[in-house]
Amino acid sequence: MGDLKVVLIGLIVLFAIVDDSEAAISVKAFRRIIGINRNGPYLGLVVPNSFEMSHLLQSSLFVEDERFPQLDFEGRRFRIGRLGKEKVIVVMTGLSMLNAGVSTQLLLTLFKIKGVVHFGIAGNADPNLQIGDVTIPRRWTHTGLWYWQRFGDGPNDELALESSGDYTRIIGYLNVSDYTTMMKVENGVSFNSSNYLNSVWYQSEEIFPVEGTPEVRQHAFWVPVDSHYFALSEKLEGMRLEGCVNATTCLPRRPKVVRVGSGCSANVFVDNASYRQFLRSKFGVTPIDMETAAVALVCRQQGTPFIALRSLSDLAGGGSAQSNEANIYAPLAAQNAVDAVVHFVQLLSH
Ligand SMILES: *[C@@H]1O[C@H](CO)[C@@H](O)[C@H](O)[C@H]1NC(C)=O
Ligand SMILES: *[C@@H]1O[C@H](CO)[C@@H](O)[C@H](O)[C@H]1NC(C)=O
Ligand SMILES: *[C@@H]1O[C@H](CO)[C@@H](O)[C@H](O)[C@H]1NC(C)=O
Ligand SMILES: CC(=O)N[C@H]1CO[C@H](CO)[C@@H](O)[C@@H]1O
Repeated sequence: MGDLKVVLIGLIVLFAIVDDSEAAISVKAFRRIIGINRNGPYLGLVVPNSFEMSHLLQSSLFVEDERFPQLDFEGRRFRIGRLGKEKVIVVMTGLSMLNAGVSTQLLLTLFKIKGVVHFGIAGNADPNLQIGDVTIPRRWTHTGLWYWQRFGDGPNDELALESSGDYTRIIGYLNVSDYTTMMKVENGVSFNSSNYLNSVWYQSEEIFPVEGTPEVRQHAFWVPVDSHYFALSEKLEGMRLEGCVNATTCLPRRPKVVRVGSGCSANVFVDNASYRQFLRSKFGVTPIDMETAAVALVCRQQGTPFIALRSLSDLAGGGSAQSNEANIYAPLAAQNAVDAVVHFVQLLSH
């Protein structure tokens, strides 16, 4: 697999030399990639935003590579270096599933990567946990691939294209009418009025794993993290995390690292108690974010070990505060995620 990649890159370089002006990837970039890969394999560190990444880059344990500190490629910056003893490549994805998927795929296509650690902040759907806690779910799902059912149809009506395996009623649905607050009163009897939005049915992703046949789809709803990484992450439970934003603003208790069942992602910033409760009761999720499932799905298809650490920055609409808590606690949560990641990478290299 690795050898094949080297041969392929060699071939592409050859073609690129023939006509650099037409090549999608410049000779210069490929030379650097080959140079970088010679020192691999690396652990890929994938992070959504710069304020989450900056805490990592500022860590005293992060040292950038002297020869190839970074490679800018198709709008992404890949930062090469070491985190303690571990050789790492750090990439910032930008917000959302598309950016996370594209960046992770580029990382795995261009570089020799032995595993991916994803980290950042998240909304929290578990009332027993607190802002600042770092969660490590056993599995992830994308809860943003929907079949929006037509008005008038119910749970017993087949979805269009269901019989050909495109869509399914196995996973479940959210009926928007269940959340109607306006009551209808007819003949003195009040009842909840329906609305035209009917139901959205949750769907699995179509995936095309490298070990499969191209164009022959498989389906994935839950994507488990790497079992070795998950077992190792147990050692993070009990590590000391920061509990104060400054001298006067502290969390009610010191935050902790916890391994949990599930997390979910979609192109939706959840700041709404009703939807948060639905995601919790239907799918049992703790962190709710906008990228992890995309990273997980790419790693699943590439056969690359993967784990995600997400610190809780807000209650996804479940708090009593007037505004979303992320405004105050996001920096603290971001620092806690990085502290846990640094600790995890040290465990990996032992
Ligand atoms: C959703 O609620 C409407 C009533 O508002 C009902 O007619 C429909 O059958 C429900 N759909 C499902 C999938 O439960
Ligand atoms: C209307 O829906 C709400 C929320 O689901 C429920 O608590 C309430 O009992 C319902 N009322 C009627 C009259 O069906
Ligand atoms: C600490 O942070 C809080 C929340 O951001 C802020 O309201 C407060 O003024 C800060 N206190 C100090 C001493 O900086
Ligand atoms: C922004 C928004 O629509 N928020 C709603 C989320 O859900 C709660 C009830 O659970 C409503 O009170 C909010 O208005």
